[in-house]
Amino acid sequence: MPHSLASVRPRRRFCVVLIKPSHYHDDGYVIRWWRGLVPSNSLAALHGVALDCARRAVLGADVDIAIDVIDETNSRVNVAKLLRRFRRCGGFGMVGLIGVQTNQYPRALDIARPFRAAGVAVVIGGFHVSGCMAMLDGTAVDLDRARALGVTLFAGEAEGRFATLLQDAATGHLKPDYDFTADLVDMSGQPSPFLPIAFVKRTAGTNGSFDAGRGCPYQCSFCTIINVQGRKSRSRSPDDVENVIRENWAEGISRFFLTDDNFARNREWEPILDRLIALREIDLIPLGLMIQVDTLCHRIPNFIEKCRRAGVTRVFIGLENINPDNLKAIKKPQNKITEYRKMLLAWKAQGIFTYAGYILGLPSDTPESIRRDIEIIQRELPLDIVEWAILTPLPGSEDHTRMWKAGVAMDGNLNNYDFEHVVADHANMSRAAWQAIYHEAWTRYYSPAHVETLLKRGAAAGVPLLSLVKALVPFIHMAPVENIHPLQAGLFRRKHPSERRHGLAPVPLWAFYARHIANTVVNNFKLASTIVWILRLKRRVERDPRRHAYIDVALTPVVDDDATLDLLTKTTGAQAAIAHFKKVAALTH
Ligand code: B12
Ligand code: SF4
Repeated sequence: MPHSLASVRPRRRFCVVLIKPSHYHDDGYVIRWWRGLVPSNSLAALHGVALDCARRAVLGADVDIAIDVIDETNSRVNVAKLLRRFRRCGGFGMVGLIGVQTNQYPRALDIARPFRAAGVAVVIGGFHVSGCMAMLDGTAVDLDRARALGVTLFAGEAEGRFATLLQDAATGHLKPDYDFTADLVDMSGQPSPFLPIAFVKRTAGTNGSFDAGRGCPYQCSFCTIINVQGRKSRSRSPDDVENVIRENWAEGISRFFLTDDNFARNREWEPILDRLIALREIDLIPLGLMIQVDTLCHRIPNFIEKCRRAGVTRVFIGLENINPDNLKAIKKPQNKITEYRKMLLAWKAQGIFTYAGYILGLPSDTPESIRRDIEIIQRELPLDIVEWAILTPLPGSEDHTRMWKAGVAMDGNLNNYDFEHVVADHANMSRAAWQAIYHEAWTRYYSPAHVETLLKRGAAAGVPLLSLVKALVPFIHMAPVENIHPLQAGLFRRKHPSERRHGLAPVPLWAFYARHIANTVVNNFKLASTIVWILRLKRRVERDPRRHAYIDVALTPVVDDDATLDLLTKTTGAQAAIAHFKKVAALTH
């Protein structure tokens, strides 16, 4: 159209509503909080991409793109209100269901339903759709349920494709499927993940997030990431990372979760850390970072030291298990139990908290072996936080694909694929026994005695104890009291009668509010009691004049006779691992 005509045409408004769905709790209501844990990085990434499209006016000079973001973990998806907004735009717009995981897929479809009924275009993306499209037959698992609602499926990454999607939606030509899983984007120069500060304030603490890179070279059989984001490291450039930091710092945000699954294998880790160090030490931006790494990161020269200088205060490590037979079974042989203590002590020496992911229900596990392993971890590993997870065949993983092709029975309720519910059988334990030992793991590990040990170790290492307390509280409280995994935690659970799972029997309003109010009072009383208890414990530990001299097996530096530790002798496969380690040492020294 000639420019003169375009300029006289009335401006139109294209409404884009980006919603990150939560998922349903066992009671059938959405898990939502007054304040969520951290802002969603998937939402930040899509918001950044959508803002870029709006700035570039990809729908034409006469169309404004208005973008709203809603994270359901901290805000109610008020469908009636949103439908009114779409009506004001003359139905010209699109709902994007963002970063939808398998456990969030049923909720995502429930959100989509009323929008589709009103004729609003809905597109769903994220790990469930991408994992299924990448690994299965294009219809499994439950993808046809979305198609039946007229919801468009988007598999793969949005960068470089969102503009076309918006154009298709604006012209009424959305396709049923978009599949970019075979075509991974070059991350360099892509728009920055970004969320406005008002939005970030709906979480506990002003943390931002971004992925400095995507992809991991390893091949763990339970992992979906390598099949969706690939095994080749793709990275934002140091300039991109600096832009993300500066854009967020302009809003007062200086603490970030780097969501790379394995930052140690980001091929640009060193120039990125050098840039972050410069931002921290020269520009004095008070960076505080949490990163995810593997168990061999301590062998990379300068890695841990540079992480500390860049502002890393917390590190998540995919430890998964302490039994080499189990690690072999999940194709994670790169996790060497002989290196665990060296690696953890290396982080401790820099005053950095360690979080470990630990999977329960690997092939050699039994309830008894899990109890024994928890004791070994408590006694011999200098770990701060352990995140327990049930081995889950997530669609998109090699495990799931193998089981699905073999017709192995798996739970059809996708809401349960949240690492908290047993969804398949185990050779050594019943589903009930497996579920029970998962719940027991939380209270066993975070026992009052062990929490005291963790604080004593923290005091001996000179870490800020208040930060350690803040990190510990959700892990002590969430699973036993709220029956919710701490990674889905928040402050003050919110519920609304309209957030009940589609198809479940309605609850009378009086019963709904009576139960909700009672739970809120009781659970928050328990939370307050835990906080008071741990703060008193902290004071006691801090006042101990011998706190710096505290030492136990876990804190003892690694020596040659470590081989007497239970960690290296008690599990199946440990002795073979030690024998192999000694053989390699003899051959190489
Ligand atoms: C960071 C992270 C978290 C953080 C979230 C905090 C934060 N700041 O974001 C924490 C630690 C809290 C967390 C918690 C959980 N997580 Co998590 N998490 C991740 C991780 C490592 C990165 C997520 C991310 O930001 N990726 C980068 C973004 C940009 O990628 P993306 O979401 O795929 O989005 C891209 C495309 O998919 C696409 N896209 C996505 N949505 C849409 C929508 C539209 C319309 C379009 C067009 C495109 C599109 O475009 C995006 C940009 O390219 C991923 C693994 C991974 N590598 O992604 C696991 C992952 C997403 N998490 C997972 C799980 C299971 C969980 C938990 C349930 C664990 C638990 N025990 O509680 C909880 C759920 C919490 C919640 N309410 O969401 C699984 C989901 C797998 C699955 N199939 O269901 C993953 C894949 C890890 C795994 N083990 O496989 N997680
Ligand atoms: S190390 Fe982590 S991200 Fe890499 S393949 Fe294994 S589980 Fe996936």
